[in-house]
Amino acid sequence: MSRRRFLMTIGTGLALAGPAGAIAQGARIKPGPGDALIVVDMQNCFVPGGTLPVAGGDQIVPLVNGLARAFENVVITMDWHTPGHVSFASSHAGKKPFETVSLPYGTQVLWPDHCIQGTKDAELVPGLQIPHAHLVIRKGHRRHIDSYSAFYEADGKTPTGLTGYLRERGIQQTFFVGLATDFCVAWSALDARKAGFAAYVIEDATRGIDAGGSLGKAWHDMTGAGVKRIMSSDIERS
Ligand code: VGL
Ligand code: ZN
Repeated sequence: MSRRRFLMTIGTGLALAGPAGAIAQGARIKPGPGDALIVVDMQNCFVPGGTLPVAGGDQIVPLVNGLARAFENVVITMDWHTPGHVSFASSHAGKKPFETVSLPYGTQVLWPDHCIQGTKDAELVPGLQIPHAHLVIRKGHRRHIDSYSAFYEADGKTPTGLTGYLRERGIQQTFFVGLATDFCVAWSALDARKAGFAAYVIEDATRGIDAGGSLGKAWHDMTGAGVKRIMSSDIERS
């Protein structure tokens, strides 16, 4: 074997086992009837100019639109809070955004007021073009409980109904894009695994908040739970 050929082989081997290495290079996924794309919280609140902006959140819109065209099953989620929601720092005297409080269901990170039902801030970003999406799940709509996950509210037991919907539709594999990688995307992908679905996060079609190391922890938890970390180039688009 020539030295050059040998190095190329090593190079490929590393790519196969690399950090993003859920999918062997070259083995692209062609979405079919058993696959659903779940587009998480692509709302004005989470892009620059919104109330809880995720850096670069607006940049993924064209990629999300393009990926959605490759899936016949698309579900959209929306963060949909009441005014005075328990996850808002403004609801807790003396507390500031990104601090935490202890609530009956566990530790809650506190956020600026965001995604209030019926406001412009809570609307889907205007550039999102997924007319064929079948279902919109609104979550976090109960004043006293947050819901990052598209499947279960933050008590871990109140269902949104998404598990039943996907099962009844014969979906086996779920693919996640949107905002934010380390909160609503991660919690949703982890719950998808708990419900028995295969789960893939398309990394370059997400952006994270990364509060206090939350992004690294989210990837650690996700890969530990069997969530596959892939890139948009791993999805076959016609
Ligand atoms: C989210 C924080 C608070 C999210 C929602 O969509 O990731 N993050 N509410
Ligand atoms: Zn929220």
